[in-house]
Amino acid sequence: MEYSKLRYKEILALIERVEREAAELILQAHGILAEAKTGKRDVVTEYDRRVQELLMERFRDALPEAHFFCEEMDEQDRLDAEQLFIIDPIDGTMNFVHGFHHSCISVAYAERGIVRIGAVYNPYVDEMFTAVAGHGSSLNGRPIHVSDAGLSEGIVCFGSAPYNPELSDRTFGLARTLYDASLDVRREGSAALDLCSVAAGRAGLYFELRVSLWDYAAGALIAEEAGGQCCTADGGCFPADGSKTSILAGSPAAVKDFFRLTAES
Ligand code: LIP
Repeated sequence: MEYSKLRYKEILALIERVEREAAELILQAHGILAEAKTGKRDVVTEYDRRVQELLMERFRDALPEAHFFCEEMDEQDRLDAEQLFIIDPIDGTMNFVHGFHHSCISVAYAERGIVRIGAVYNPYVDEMFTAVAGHGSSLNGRPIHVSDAGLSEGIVCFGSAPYNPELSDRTFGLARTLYDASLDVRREGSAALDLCSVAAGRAGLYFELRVSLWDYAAGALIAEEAGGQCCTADGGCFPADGSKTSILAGSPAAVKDFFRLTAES
């Protein structure tokens, strides 16, 4: 095994181990209090902070030179750092607050701006989605691949971009168009898990008109390494500066159908 793959496998094993440790905080949570950040739909809890603190502490112990780009951090480190962890401590916080057991810990590891490793862990169902760039994606250690079906034979996941009500009409208009063109739609509340559903072939397509880098950094690698395509909703590349963006992810056939459909509408 070449050095780089071995090294990435070791870092992935570290991320998985620490995600599982931190997930106990989620599973044991009680008296969860939501604190509004930018608005009533953009919330954080003490558990988001505690999970993030634990992840950062463990990663710093293992890789003292590492930098961080995390949802619950005020000042982000540089995205072109030699070693960077991109962390969403609890993706699907609204679900977590309201007892919908569909949330995850999402960690991506990047080097000089390139994401090399992704790991998304849903502790409620003990599902660990992982990918190392160039070496495929796995669910609990077993290889996964996107569905080869087109849009009409699959389920579409979407995110409602709840922090951006100015996007609601466009979001639900697109969801209705895709509902008519597919088997059904789902709004499950975690961008990272939606991307993993695409990677595992459970959903044929996922879109959201505004997400943050920590929402998609790991899940996009997992979807791509599973044979999927990831881009912005208009087919572009994600912003190199880590700014918020739209996202579209799916099987090649579903993505092709999406652009053919939206070009017509
Ligand atoms: C959430 C995403 C979700 C999106 C929300 C929010 P959080 O992440 O996973 O898909 O619709 O706006 O960004 O805030 O729970 O980490």
